Amino acid sequence: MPLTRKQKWRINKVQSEKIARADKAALKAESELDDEKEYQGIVITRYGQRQLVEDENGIVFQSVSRQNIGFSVAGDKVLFQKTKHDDAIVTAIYPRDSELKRQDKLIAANIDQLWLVVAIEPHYEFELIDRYLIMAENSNLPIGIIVNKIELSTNKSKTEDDFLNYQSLGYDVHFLSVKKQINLGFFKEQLVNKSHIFLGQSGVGKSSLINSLIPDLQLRVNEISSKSKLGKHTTTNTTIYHIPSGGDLIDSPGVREFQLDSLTELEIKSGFKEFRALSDACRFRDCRHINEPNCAVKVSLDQGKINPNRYQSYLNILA
Ligand SMILES: Nc1nc2c(ncn2[C@@H]2O[C@H](COP(=O)(O)OP(=O)(O)OP(=O)(O)O)[C@@H](O)[C@H]2O)c(=O)[nH]1
Ligand SMILES: [Mg+2]
Ligand SMILES: [Zn+2]
Repeated sequence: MPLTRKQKWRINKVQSEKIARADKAALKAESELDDEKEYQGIVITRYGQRQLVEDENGIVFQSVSRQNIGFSVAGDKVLFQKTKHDDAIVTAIYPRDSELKRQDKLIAANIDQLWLVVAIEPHYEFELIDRYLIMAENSNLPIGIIVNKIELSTNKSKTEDDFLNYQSLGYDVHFLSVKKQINLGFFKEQLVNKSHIFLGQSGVGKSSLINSLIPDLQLRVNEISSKSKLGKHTTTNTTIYHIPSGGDLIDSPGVREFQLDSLTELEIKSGFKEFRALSDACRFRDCRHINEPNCAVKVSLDQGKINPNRYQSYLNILA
C-alpha cells in the first residue's frame, strides 16, 4: 500500500530529526578532539547514530561519524580521531571489498562468507532458503547452509535429502547440533582467517552457534516461543566477534520476513544458478521461464532435472 502524504511527511520529519541529532553529536565530538592524529580501526557494531570502533590494539571506542562521510556498518575499515573523553569520531570509511544489503539497507561490510542458518525448529522452509541464496548470488558472496538442531530431526535421512539439491548446486551444507555438539569441529575448521556472517530467522541458533565456536563468549540466547515455535528476536545488533586463532564471526538479528523487493526480475532469475546455466538455450533471450514456448528451464523441469521446489519458489518470488 502506498504511503499517504501525511505518513511520508512524518517519515521525512523523523529522518531529518535523526540527521540533525547525528550532526549535533558529530559537531560536539569535533569540538572535543584530542589532537589531529588519525587511527585505523574497524567498526564492530552500529546502533542508531553511534558505533563501536576497535583500534589495532583491540581497544574499543564509542564513536560518532563526521558529517557527510556516509553510513558505516559492522566490518567497515575506518579512520578515526580520539576525543578528550576517550570517545572517537570516524572521519573516513575505506572502500569496501563487499557489501551485504537487505532491501537496500547496508547490514555489514567486507564479508568473505555468508552462512544461512536454518533449523529443525522453527522448521526450515525452501522458499526462505531460496530467497537468501538469490540475495547471495546477487551480492557475489559465497553462501553456505547450516541446518542446526539436527538432533531434533525425527527423520534424519529425509532432512538430509531435503538439502541434496542444494549440495548438487554447489552450496556447502552442514548439519549441526549446537546443543549436542554434533559436527561442530569440522565446521569450525572451515572458518579460519575469514570474515563470516550468520544470517537467518530468529531462534534458529545463530548466537548459540557463535557462542560455541568462540570460547568464553557469552552472547544472549533465548528460548523460542513454545506456542508459535518462533524466535523472540534476542539479538538486536549486527556485531563482529573475533576467533582467537584468526577470523571473525558476525552475529546478526533474526528476521521474520526476508523480502527481495529491491531486486529486479532479471536479478531474481539470475539468482537461480541452475536457470542461469540454461538461459541461453531458451528460445527468447528474455524468457521468463513461465509459459514461453521452447523454454529450456521448463523442459528441464519436466525432465526432473530442476527441482520442483526451486521452481515453485521462483514463481512465488516473482508473483
Ligand atoms: N534443541 C536445540 N536447541 C538449540 C540448538 N542450538 C540452539 N538452540 C536453542 O535455540 C534457541 C534460540 O537460540 P539463539 O541462539 O538465541 O537463536 P538466534 O538465531 O540467535 O535468534 P535471534 O537472536 O533472535 O535471531 C535457544 O533456546 C538455544 O538454546 C540445538 O542445536 N538444538
Ligand atoms: Mg541471536
Ligand atoms: Zn526459459
